[in-house]
Amino acid sequence: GARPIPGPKPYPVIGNLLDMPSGRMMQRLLELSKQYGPMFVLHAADGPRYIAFGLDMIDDLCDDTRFVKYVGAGQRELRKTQASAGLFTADSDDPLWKSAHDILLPAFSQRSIRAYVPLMVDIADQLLLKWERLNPGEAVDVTGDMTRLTLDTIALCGFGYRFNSFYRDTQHPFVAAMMGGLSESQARQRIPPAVVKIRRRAQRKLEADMRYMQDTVQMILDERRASGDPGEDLLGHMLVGKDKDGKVLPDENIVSQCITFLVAGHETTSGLLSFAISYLLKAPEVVARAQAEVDEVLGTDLGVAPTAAQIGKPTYTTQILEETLRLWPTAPAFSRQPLEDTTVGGYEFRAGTPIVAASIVLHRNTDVWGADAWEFNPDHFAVEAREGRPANAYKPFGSGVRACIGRQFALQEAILVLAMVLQRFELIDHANYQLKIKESLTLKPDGLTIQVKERAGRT
Ligand code: MNH
Repeated sequence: GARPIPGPKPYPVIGNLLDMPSGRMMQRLLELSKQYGPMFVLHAADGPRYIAFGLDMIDDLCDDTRFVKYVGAGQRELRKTQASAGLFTADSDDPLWKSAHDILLPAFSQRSIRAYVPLMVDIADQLLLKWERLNPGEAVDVTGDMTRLTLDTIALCGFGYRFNSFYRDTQHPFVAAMMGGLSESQARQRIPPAVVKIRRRAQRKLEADMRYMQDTVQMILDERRASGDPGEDLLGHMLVGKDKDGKVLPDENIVSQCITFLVAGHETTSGLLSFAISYLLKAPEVVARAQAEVDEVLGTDLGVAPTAAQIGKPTYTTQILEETLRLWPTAPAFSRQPLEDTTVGGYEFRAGTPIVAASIVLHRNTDVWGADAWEFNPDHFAVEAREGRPANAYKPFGSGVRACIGRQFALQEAILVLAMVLQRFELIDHANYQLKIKESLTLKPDGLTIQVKERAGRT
């Protein structure tokens, strides 16, 4: 039947434009979800946007036999900057997506990424050293430092390159080029195509930034090949890996994948760590419990680097991060499209219609998480609490074959860093931080600064 999908009343000409504020879209969806649900529609200039978050709707959208990823507008802009589509921006029927996925899946397995623990510790140590050397009263720009950390970590584990972000005042030229490219391709979503065409200088800069990144990674690839040792990092896996037909990836696709790891992995993980710290500032009992656990697992001797086995252990620390991604999934939604005409939660949709799975709203369902669904409580992820929870109630890493390939990598890194920070420092809420969200491609806390004090009794 043609049951109408609810939603705020559209105005003539502008439709629901006022309900799509750039830089506040996800927060607006959270507000609207209190009034409309479990699916609503917003009317944009280019057509309707369907936003779904009811459990049965997400069940439908995550059914890989009927739905595939829809590459959204932001991802399409990114793809235009790539010589060859990386995993994140490729269409599901792109044969290179399948090849790259098959080659990279083992490289991102729990077993493979354990080899990165020493590299992750190397970068984490740089962050800790910087924080240890601050004078009393000096503040830490949490999101800034976490972004330095995640970028340096992926570049090192991905292709053996050091940005050395903790040793410079200004961004490494590669990082500057990437940030420039990202912000231009973001901006273009809000500019009419005719205007994009006449912005010649922006176009030239975008091309130069992209060329610089591609040339740099290609140079690293060439050096690696010439050295005769492919190496154990993600680049090494791609240099030797063969797909199901025995074919290797073309160089230009390998280069795109390396850049994709940086783009897809740095903001999401740094946002996660930053949000986690913002919550810990307001939850001393959570900190106490996490520190007791960290002291037990890692000990109090700071001279001994954490091992992969130890990182696999802290469970309460992991719960803190899972809970953080529940409330503020740093990639707050993903898009799906039906392969054929079908229904979602009883509503009918034509093949190819994009539908947004709003994980950020899904994750606050009081039927699943209880009356305190909108509050931070790591016990939401206690072993007992997990039992019987619906399979699709928690989707911070997307779904199915197009889910995040870097999930274990990100969690291992975040657990390691949070544990090492808690092992060493008390976190001081010197400015009485009030959570404010910065929305771009991902979410992060805005203006979060802290002070740190070394804990007593550590050697
Ligand atoms: Mn990640 C896809 C969230 C860390 C590399 N990632 C996705 C998707 C979500 C996501 C959601 C699905 C997007 C979509 O359906 O359109 N990713 C995260 C979060 C973190 C994260 C919340 C950290 C926290 N991601 C990482 C890291 C890497 C990475 C780290 C790389 C080292 N992610 C990817 C890639 C894809 C992806 C590559 C695309 C996978 C595919 O489509 O085959």
